[in-house]
Amino acid sequence: MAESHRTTPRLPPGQQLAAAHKWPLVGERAPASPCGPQAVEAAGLVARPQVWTLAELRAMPQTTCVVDVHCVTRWSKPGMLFGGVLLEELVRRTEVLPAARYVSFVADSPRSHSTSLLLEDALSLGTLVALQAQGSPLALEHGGPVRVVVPGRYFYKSLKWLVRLEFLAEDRLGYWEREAGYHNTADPWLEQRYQAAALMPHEVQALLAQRELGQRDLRGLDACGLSLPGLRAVGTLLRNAKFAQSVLCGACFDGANLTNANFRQADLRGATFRGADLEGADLAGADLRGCDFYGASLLAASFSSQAADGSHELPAVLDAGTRFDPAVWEQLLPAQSALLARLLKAAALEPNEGASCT
Ligand SMILES: Nc1nc2c(c(=O)[nH]1)N[C@H]1C(S)=C(S)[C@@H](COP(=O)(O)O)O[C@H]1N2
Ligand SMILES: [Mo]
Repeated sequence: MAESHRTTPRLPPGQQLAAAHKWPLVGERAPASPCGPQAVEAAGLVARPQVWTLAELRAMPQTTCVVDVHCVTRWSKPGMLFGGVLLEELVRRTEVLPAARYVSFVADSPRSHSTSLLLEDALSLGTLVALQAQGSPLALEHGGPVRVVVPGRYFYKSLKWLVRLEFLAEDRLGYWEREAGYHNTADPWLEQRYQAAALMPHEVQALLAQRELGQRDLRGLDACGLSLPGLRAVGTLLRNAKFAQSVLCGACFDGANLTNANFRQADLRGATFRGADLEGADLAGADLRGCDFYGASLLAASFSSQAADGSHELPAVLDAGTRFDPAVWEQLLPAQSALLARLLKAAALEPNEGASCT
């Protein structure tokens, strides 16, 4: 039989490839204790509660697993190699009781981070308690010495610095799921990124009419095509908000959370995004003349839509007054970083026509 060749990996909707040799750091950057967890406990609905030291985990049957990593902020790293002990093995050893329907992973981390899954899903997906990545021991910042890796779910289900497995009858929402509205199932193929926002439509209407959003939770807001010049959204939670083709010139999004927001072809002349979180935001075709992104995080954001052949369609419009943080070059994915460099260079040569809102 002919050897099958690994073709270009398929990406779930809305995802882009991370740079080949980069593994972005997301969320907490260090464990609570200096060297991370030195043992993993199994507790809750189990017949035999256990504490396994790292040495004991290493002495168990080791599984290696090729995992396509998909972060909810839209970068993917297909084909990562992880090694460790299957959750299934630990479930067997601790004799999990039939009443346990959920598993909650708890971290040795500053905010006692956690995340949970239906136990049945965790097992059928081949969840790994990983000790190794790419053939080496896990680096501390990536969850070493021991983290969870859940294939087939957004990477926020893959908890770093695992210190405890809790087997539960009822679900207990994890940190991102509770605090930031991340979807609790997190299937990247279904784009289960965030749950919808909580405000009623007429309340949202009233806020938009005032053009003052304040520090509210307006996740998933749909403001496509609206005329909202001078909108004030300082510190507003606007994850996944939709502003495609909206008029937002002079708007202030300072400190707003705009993760995965859609600004395609929006008029953003003179808008400010100082210190805003724009991870995974879509700015293709947006008019960014005079826009200030200083201190904003633009991890995996895009300034064009990329065709399958890698060519750029619908590039954003920049001028000499468009301001970026130098950190942007660390944050953008390679193709987008090259495009932005090109757009900025061209903008610097153009006469500045002014970006005032008319
Ligand atoms: N303890 C802990 N685990 C965590 C997080 C975190 O903030 N704390 N972030 C999650 C998120 S959102 C992602 S995308 C991945 C990132 O893992 P990495 O930094 O190794 O890429 O870890 C997940 N596990
Ligand atoms: Mo994430």
